Amino acid sequence: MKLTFNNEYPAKIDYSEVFNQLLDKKLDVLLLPKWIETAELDQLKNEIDNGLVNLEKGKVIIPDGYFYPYPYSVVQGVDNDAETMLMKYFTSAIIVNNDFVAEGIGNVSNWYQNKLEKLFKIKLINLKTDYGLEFAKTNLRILETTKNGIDIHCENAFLHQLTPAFSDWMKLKVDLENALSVFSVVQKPDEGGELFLYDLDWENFKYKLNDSTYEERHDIEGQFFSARGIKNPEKKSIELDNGDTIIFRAAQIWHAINRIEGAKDRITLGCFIAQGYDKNLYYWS
Ligand SMILES: O=C(O)CCC(=O)C(=O)O
Repeated sequence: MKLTFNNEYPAKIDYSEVFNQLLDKKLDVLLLPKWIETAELDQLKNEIDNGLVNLEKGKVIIPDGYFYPYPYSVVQGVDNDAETMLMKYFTSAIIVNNDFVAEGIGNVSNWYQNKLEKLFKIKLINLKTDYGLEFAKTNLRILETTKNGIDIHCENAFLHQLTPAFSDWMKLKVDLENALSVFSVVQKPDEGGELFLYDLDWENFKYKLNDSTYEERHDIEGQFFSARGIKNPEKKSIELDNGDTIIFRAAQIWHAINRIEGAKDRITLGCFIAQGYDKNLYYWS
């Protein structure tokens, strides 16, 4: 495959068309430089610098940083583990959905949703279970400096690890295997933290993540791929600045976040979007 990009923003084009191209798999990546304005970034940063104390119970620590709230990728396990993870996920989702509020912005998830809706002229619906439990709307991801970023993955490569009751329900509701990821850079690190997009998609390389080692998945050069018969897939490094936003076909395209160096952690805010089988557009994190 050859990745297709649109990086014309801000252009006098109909972004609802561009959004449809992403959904129709005619476009892989849309870049929106400086889509978050400086004043908005400052408001978000102030809130983060104040320690996000209200969100403490919605925080999850991962080996290379921490997230608010639990991302859907960690709803794993069977039997009792599954119940615990489901409870943790939905409890932390409620906390962050309701209490992530920044002065000047208001509710951060709602603000982000509104911005996306306005740009793409779409209506986004927060996923809710049949019992009315809200999925996390957005996720704040803090990747710590001197750590390894995010391992090589595409979202489809971890679906098999999810608790079946959770992933089966999602698969019936939305086109999960073609979900888009959107994220915005709130704080760019001094060095590293680039997004690497590999010229390889899930359809052509269906490899489950838990059949590999942490080291393989964190080798940006791609020993994860070469050990499995794909010699050096081409990759594109995307360096995103403060306020830059990207939306891409993350469920399908293999990608990773490079190791981070320097004084600053890397902070992003994002969510996933997929087409529902009822024709609505749903978002979650
Ligand atoms: O940098 C981020 O916030 C997330 C990148 C990523 O792995 C994804 O969007 O799936």
